[in-house]
Amino acid sequence: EGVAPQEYVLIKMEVQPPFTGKLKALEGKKVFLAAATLRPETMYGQTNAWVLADGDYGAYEVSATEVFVVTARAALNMAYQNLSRVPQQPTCLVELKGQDLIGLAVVSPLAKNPVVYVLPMLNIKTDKGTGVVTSVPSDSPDDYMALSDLKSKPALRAKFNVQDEWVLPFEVLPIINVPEFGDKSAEAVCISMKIKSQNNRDDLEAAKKMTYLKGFTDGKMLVGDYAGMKVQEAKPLIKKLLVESGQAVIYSE
Ligand code: A2H
Repeated sequence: EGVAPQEYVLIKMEVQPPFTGKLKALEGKKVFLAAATLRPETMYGQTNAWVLADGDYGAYEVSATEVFVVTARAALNMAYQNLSRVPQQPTCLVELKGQDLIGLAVVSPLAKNPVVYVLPMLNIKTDKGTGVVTSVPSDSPDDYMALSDLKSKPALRAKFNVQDEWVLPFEVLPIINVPEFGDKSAEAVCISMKIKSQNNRDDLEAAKKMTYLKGFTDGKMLVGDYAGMKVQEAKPLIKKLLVESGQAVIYSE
């Protein structure tokens, strides 16, 4: 971790009832996967959520009615940021593995897709953010490659018990135009760099730097309330809208 704190927006992806299996214990609560993002303006293009299949997660009480699914590490940080029912002390209602979350249907703020599914990504770090990531394959090379891998490899889907209908219907959505890369910049960069899979870490780092910088400096919103606006200007407005409407919270570490 760096010296300066990193501020994330936690996107509240609401798990849809009925709750089954280990989640049955949470019946009657509002349960959210809390996805840490630096790009709240991309939420229109969400196609799924990512977790680490063998990662350790828990369902933590944020208030009397709301529960966030995050790592224990994130829950402890949250408890010192007014994001815990009991101040400075996380309350875990159920311990979960990432695999328990795979296949859950979630409803996510601003997403064009009315429902998206929780899927496995191999490169999720459990020592960063919440261990939950929202997937925007149009603008994140990591998300694009991980979704492409699941779409093109039936054996990978089988390994994690991923059903075809959680993956195959979800298309990359154009949400931001970057003059140099077009309307789906992460897809364009991954294709032009001939990146083969999510395991191609060095190329993905390079692709990420390129799309992240250009998306911020030259990007223009194509959809939503701020369509036509520069990403730089829309980003704080969309962040404010999400937080003030209770669909997201600010979290630092
Ligand atoms: B970003 P930084 Cl569209 N493991 O959100 C792996 N990746 C994680 C993570 C974890 N535990 N927690 C957060 N992230 C991802 C959107 C996005 C993101 C777009 C484009 C670029 C991008 C949709 N996914 O990040 O290391 C999250 O993905 C490029 C840096 O703290 C989060 O923002 O700087 C970003 O990495 C945080 O990365």
